[in-house]
Amino acid sequence: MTQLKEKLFEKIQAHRPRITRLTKEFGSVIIDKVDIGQCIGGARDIRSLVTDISYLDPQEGIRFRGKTIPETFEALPKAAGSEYPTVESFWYFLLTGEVPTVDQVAAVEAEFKTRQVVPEYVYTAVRALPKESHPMVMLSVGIMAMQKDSKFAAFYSGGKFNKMDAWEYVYEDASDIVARIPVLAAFIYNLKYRGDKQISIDPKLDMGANFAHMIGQSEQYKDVARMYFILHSDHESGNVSAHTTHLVHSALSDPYYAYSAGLNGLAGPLHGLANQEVLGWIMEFQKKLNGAEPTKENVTKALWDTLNAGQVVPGYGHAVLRKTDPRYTAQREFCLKTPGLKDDPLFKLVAMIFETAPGVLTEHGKTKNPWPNVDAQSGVIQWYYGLKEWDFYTVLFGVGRALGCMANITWDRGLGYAIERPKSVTTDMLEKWAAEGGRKM
Ligand code: NMX
Ligand code: MLT
Repeated sequence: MTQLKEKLFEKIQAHRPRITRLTKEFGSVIIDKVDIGQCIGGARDIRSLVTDISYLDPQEGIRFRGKTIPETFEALPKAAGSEYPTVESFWYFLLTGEVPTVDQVAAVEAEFKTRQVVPEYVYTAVRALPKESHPMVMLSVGIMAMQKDSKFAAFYSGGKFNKMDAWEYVYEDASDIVARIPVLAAFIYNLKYRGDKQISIDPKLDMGANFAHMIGQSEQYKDVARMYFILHSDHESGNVSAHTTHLVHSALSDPYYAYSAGLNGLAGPLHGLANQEVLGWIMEFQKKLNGAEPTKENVTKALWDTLNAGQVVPGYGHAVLRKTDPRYTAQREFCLKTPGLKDDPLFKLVAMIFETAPGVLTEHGKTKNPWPNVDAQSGVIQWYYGLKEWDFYTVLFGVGRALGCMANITWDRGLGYAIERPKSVTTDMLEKWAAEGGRKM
């Protein structure tokens, strides 16, 4: 067993009695109620999922293992020569809840190196797709193709499956997925946008740095990749990608089936694809300006045009958050402290949209949250560093989100969570309960 797996085993064993006690002694304690609005309106705010990996407060934003974004970046050991932590140190932290030592990080880096090679048949499967396929299709197919080697599936079908040990095989698949997904993403980038000019893994580099290297990016982009993957990793477990991954895995579908499904959810424009939509919206706006300077007035008009056409303003609003997303703020601060980027015209335009859109959305009066989310800021940084193919941006999100989704399902199996199966009702029932002033319990 690796150091990380041993630590995780210790943590899972210590946690199991808490779940057993809660279920056996307190299983009938009520923690929420459900109304008709929630039933029709996407189960919003219903407390019905458990995770200790991250928690989202509507006012404060995300905490990973109890730490805010600045606290997380501050606490974790940094990559050599960088002020950003490695993704490997964050993976240790997400899985165990403990800040790793430098040696523990080095052990994870070494472990990832043994796992990160993507089998050739995966590339063959992705290459067989039409070149015009969206890169999210390529990513999802690539993950699905790897399923053949699932250790969890082999354990299940091998006839010796038992609930107590099942997490170990999820951990193996989850770690393989996390180590390989940036390599697969780089392959897709090179295949789609660089004439299939592939670059080999540099075994000396940490995950973020190696991704930058594999897509032919600059030294500075190494920190962008580290920051980006960490920021997009987890957003508690009710969001579409995390929830889908959890739901599919709850049927004991292996991590490959589960994360491929999660990625398909991330590819929706109301979820991860919004980062691509933001750039599309900005480019359309700039086209209409026809060389004129962006001003508050013409930005306001463009926002109203979008709203009056019945469309959403991408990158704004959130199902849970009620303030500016701290992931937006972290990226904005990165822009402000990076010479060149802070004066970049696209950054200035995004900053002007930030000054304008909350007021317009408030006046429009529909959204419960007029503030920007993570997607409003992320594309600008990629664009600045020359990654201008904005249909790839959701793939970057998907590489980061693998960390959270894989940590979550490893714990799901460790704690033996049940197959997910909420109850549905009919419209007749809702109308009856509405007329009666509530369902008689
Ligand atoms: N622009 C225009 N209208 C909006 C926006 C927006 N940015 N956000 C919400 N609304 C509308 C929403 O469509 C709904 O209208 P209707 O009653 O006609 O259906 C109304 O406001 C109430 O919605 P909310 O309760 O505020 O938001 P909800 O929880 O349903 O949806 C989002 C949350 C994130 C799907 C929504 O805010 C949205 O569509 N935002 C734009 C897309 C986006 O940026 N998504 C990325 C989210 C973060 N991520 O990475 O996943
Ligand atoms: C996410 O990161 O998953 C998004 O902000 C959406 C959400 O939390 O619902």
